[in-house]
Amino acid sequence: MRITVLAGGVGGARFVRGLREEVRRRTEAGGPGTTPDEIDVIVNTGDDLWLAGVRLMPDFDSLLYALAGVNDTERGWGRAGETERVAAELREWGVGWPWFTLGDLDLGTHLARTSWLRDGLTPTEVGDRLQQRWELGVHLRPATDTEVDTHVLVRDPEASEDPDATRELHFQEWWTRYRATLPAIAFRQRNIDRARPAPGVAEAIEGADVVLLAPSNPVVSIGTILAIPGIREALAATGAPVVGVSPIIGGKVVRGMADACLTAIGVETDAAAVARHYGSRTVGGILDGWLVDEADASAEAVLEASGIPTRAVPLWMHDLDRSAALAADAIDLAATLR
Ligand code: GDP
Ligand code: FO1
Ligand code: CA
Repeated sequence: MRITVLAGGVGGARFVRGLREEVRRRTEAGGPGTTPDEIDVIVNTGDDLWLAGVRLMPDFDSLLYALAGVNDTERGWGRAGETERVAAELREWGVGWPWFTLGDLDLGTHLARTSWLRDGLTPTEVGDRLQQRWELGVHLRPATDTEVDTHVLVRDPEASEDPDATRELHFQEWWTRYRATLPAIAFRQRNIDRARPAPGVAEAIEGADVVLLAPSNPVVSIGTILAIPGIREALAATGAPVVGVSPIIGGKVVRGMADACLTAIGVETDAAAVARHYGSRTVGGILDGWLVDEADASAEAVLEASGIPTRAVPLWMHDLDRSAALAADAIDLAATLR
């Protein structure tokens, strides 16, 4: 069974680790004829940036490190056992951002990526080389090979005497320097109109048996992937059921600042509101089904009525078993649709 997942970084990594584990269990348990499953992960590239002369792809690297088992599980990004000797030197030189730490091992990844990009490889080809180092059990695919870095238009009264002053920041500055506390007016992906799905991405969606939306940031992770011309068309064309998982439990994000992103686009931080934001496929949206936490079981009836079959299941991915169970719930819901 071919499964394609749309994912961001931390939430995406937890969900994809669970999905990989669940698929392994079903393959081992399956009788003869159980095909080795293929899992394609379409990764958000809107968080990407050039910094200190190297190209960073944070969501790709979060998934790469987590699936390789070399990630810093506390922080949710970067490498386990990291050191910061070069970062300290960069701060002395005033290169890069003092609030954005480039660890020594992490810099190895950025230098390898930048070196291959300078040799003329595309981000997709770079990603293939990076993931060849470990047996990930899934195929990570940058959503597009065009640089579509997300920028945030913010109101920043302190920045000038004009109370209506606005300015544009790279998403990563807004997210890591300001912790999303500057009110965001709009999110913009550079070059998004010129972007196209990277090679193999539309095919992975159209050729899937199941398409899953990880419980990732609906605005700057999933939203950015959907903004790439061609992605929504592939989702509309696929014969696969499309099932999403809510990143909101009981009206709150599980971690991070996705609520600040949702507020900025006028969507309530609520499991049902996010589903309605994605929209039912019956009315031109992308969802055939939706998973909410048991705390949000009341959303089931509401969403069924708006054409989004919904199930209330445990959504907290506390550990690998819970993540695998969540992935199983998503696959099982998909099996009842289309
Ligand atoms: P980022 O790119 O690092 O911000 O990570 P993602 O965009 O992939 O996911 C961030 C979202 O994951 C946050 O909005 C969290 O609410 C959500 N998330 C993190 N852990 C869990 C979990 O255990 N369960 C669910 N349902 N959502 C989670
Ligand atoms: N997040 C932070 O909050 N502080 C950092 O200093 C930081 C450094 C960093 C370096 C490389 C990288 O790939 C990611 C990094 N992140 C950092 C996480 C990054 O902001 C992620 O994009 C967010 O978690 C949202 O995806
Ligand atoms: Ca992200």
